[in-house]
Amino acid sequence: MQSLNGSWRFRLSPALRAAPDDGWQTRAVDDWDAIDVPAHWNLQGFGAPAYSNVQMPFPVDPPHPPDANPIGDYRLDFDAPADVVAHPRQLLRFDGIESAAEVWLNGALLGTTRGSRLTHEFDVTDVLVPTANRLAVRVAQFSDATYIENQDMWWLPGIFRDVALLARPAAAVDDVQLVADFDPATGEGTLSVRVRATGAARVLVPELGIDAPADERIPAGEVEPWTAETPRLYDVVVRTADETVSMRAGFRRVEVRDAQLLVNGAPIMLRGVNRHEHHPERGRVFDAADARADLLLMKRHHINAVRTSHYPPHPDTLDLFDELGFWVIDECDLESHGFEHVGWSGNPSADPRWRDAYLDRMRRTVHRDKNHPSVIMWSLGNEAHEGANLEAMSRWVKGFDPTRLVHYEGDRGSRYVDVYSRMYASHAEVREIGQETVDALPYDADADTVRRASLPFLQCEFAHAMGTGPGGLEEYWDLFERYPRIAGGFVWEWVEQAIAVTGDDGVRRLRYGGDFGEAVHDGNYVIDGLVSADREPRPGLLHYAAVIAPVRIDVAGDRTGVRIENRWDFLRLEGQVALTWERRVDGRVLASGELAVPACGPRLRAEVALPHEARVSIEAAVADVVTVTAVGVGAQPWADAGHVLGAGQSVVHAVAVAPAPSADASSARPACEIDAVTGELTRIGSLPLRGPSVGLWRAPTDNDLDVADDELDLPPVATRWRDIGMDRMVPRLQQLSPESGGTRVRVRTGAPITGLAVDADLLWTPVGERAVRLDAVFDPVGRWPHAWARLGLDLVIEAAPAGVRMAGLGPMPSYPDMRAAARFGWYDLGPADLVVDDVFPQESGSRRGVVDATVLTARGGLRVRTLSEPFALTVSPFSRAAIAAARHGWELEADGRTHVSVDLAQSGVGTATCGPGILPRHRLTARPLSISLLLEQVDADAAEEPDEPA
Ligand code: IPT
Repeated sequence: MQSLNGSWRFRLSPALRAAPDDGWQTRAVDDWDAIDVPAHWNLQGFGAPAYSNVQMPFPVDPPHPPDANPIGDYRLDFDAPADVVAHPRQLLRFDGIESAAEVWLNGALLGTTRGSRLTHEFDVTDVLVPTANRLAVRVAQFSDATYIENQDMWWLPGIFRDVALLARPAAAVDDVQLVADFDPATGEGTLSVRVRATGAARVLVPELGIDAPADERIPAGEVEPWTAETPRLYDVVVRTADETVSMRAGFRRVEVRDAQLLVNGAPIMLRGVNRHEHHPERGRVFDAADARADLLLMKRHHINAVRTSHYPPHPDTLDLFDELGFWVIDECDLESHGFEHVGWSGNPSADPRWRDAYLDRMRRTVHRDKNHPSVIMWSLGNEAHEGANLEAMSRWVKGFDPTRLVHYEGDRGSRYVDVYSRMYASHAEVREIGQETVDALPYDADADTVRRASLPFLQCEFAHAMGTGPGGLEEYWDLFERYPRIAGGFVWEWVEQAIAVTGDDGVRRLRYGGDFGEAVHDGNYVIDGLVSADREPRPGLLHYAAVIAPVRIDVAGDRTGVRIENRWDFLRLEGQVALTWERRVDGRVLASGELAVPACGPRLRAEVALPHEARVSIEAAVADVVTVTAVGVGAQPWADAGHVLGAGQSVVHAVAVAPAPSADASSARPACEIDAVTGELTRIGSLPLRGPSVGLWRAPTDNDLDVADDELDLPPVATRWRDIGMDRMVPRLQQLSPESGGTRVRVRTGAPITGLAVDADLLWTPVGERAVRLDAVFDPVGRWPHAWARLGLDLVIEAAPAGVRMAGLGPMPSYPDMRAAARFGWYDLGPADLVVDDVFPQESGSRRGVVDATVLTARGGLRVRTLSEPFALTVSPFSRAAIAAARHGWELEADGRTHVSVDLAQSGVGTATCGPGILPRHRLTARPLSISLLLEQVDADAAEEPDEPA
């Protein structure tokens, strides 16, 4: 094989009719620009990228592309190595060209391509010469195929995957279909290796002592099966007289029985993500190291399944799935979503003229990836509605490869699929599906309900990870685990598809739809991943990891013992994990040790006793915490030994002792000063600040800005908030009077236009010169028609934030419905940890369950301790108004102040950008609330050192 990747010559024309027919396929083109292959030309300075989701970027006029259809002419002059030419046949292979191409070699037209994310091979035996070959490829950005490649992603044309020249011997192995079956009843494997070759072929598996002719059933004896948890592979060699093909077999059996998804006889749980191939600079161009890093990052976060949304990835990715252990839904490169905008009229899925194109894509997907044990399902595509062509694809797959299941979410009637797959079904519906109490589908009277009842259920997309979120994951997972027929789901989506552009000023900015002047675009709907485009984990990933962690640990409230649950499907706990425990009181470790790991098989539970030191009574000032952690004992390709596999806690909050008010009224100067006009503080000690004001609003998240699937008749919550003026509440001082050594301030904070308000009754009592006690009571006024985003005390310190030291739930941000990973601890947050650097600015960074925190600023610290209930703390260098007004992270400028919110309660975040909104139990309906706090100025460096870094 000779790679033809590298620097090619390139010419871009704005339309097919404008593309010169000037003998370019063979003449010298030294005057053309250079371009990298593989690459997308619009990320190489030729034109600009564009993003649209469901909408077609041009009129729906199938099968025609628009006149304005960028045409890229590529040329490469190359010499073929002597040993390639010496072979009897040569092939030219393209692993991906978007969207359609004509290919010439030395002036001879080899053919055309369709199927952007599929392999194309041309036989060049008769046209290849030893030296000065002229390879010419004319690529159209849009084509008839664009109508069935309308995935939710950037439009990125070009030769974007590898190009290679292949030498083929006389006795060649042209194709192999390797099936490695595992019989769970006997523990034995069987190999069936169908070989298309010139001459006789043999199959060798040295490790199993196999040396047998191909095309026969080969008993493999006892084998170790392949699973995503135990990705055991055996080297297999297929050999003819002239060629040796090295492969890897994973023995496994995929079945559906009693509406359960089984592998090797055991039910499996798909802890999945949808993965697009995306790099902020390179787009969908593959890089082996990056792909591996991506999958290792998934494994570190306990993800065990990938849907290759919505096309087959670079072929080498499949090797990584096999090797690292992932359950894979390999999806065909097919989506005709744009027809939704024309009522699905003319949808290619139902038009016989497109049948061959559909079958061709499906066959090529399966043939390319059929020998990978990680692939357990073939997906016909995404959002292509319904039609006979999809059914024909399914029939072909079932005939060719009965060892895997057919997936297609769009088969609303479950007539030609092997799993019941849905996207974004609500919690309520998932529960009904689990309980099997749904009869006919709400949206398909023709559903084969009998067949459907026999199928396992999965969500091929759920929990839309856009912006601050997704909320409700834990609630989904509880349902997934409760009902045997539910086989898990795939979060939408793994990576934010931002495109980075470095400006003339040297600043790298992340962009989304509309930032490149597109006439049709879908804005930031492409920024919806668990990791940023640069692969920084978003808080959503950390919480998802905790929700799906392989070991669940519940520490008994009385601290006598721990309940351990093994959530693996195949691995046992003993030998895999070590258990440690630790008791921390007020931040200091008082006792710790190891716990014996009980014998515990997959999907089982065990009890472990805690030592006496876990429960001897100790006086705590802040909190007394016992944490039990399960860690991996062995190093894995994705993590060192000691990688956390699950944790649980018992937290006992101390009843904080309210300090006595300063008796000495003559003391130099009072701890705080109250503005007689507004009733707000102007300083605590010598720290200048303003507030508190009463805050009910948050800078809308993406989810707040969208209509929720479960409330289609209501505007987004952000609109509801704005409609009643929650974003611009107006205070009125009602009372400011001395009271028992302090000052009582009563403020009514009302929403303009309405009569809605919140009354705050604040009693300030100085304690010494630098501290003040606040007893606050809040009462809603009027009948609030909408839930609040939060109820908080908002303070602005006149100095830039430098970090936070806190005792509370963390270290990552959390919200009531997005909380699984947050553990109680003593954390030190740096300035960069305070808020999330969202591509599209929005509310972020809240820490819940806080009992003691010091907000550090350039001018000293403000310590806030609760004397009653824990609070949620948000500390930001930006005001909410500034966040809400900005459209890109890089537009936000810190104003030099520290914006602090001490929230008594908060709303969840939900996943309304696609799916249900905030679950009722996580909404904050207007209600009376109260809190007592101690606020104190501290010297930033004097604040107590935490034991635990964030
Ligand atoms: C669903 C698409 O399958 C996926 O590609 C993505 O666009 C996602 O929505 C939203 O980000 S389709 C939607 C109509 C449920």
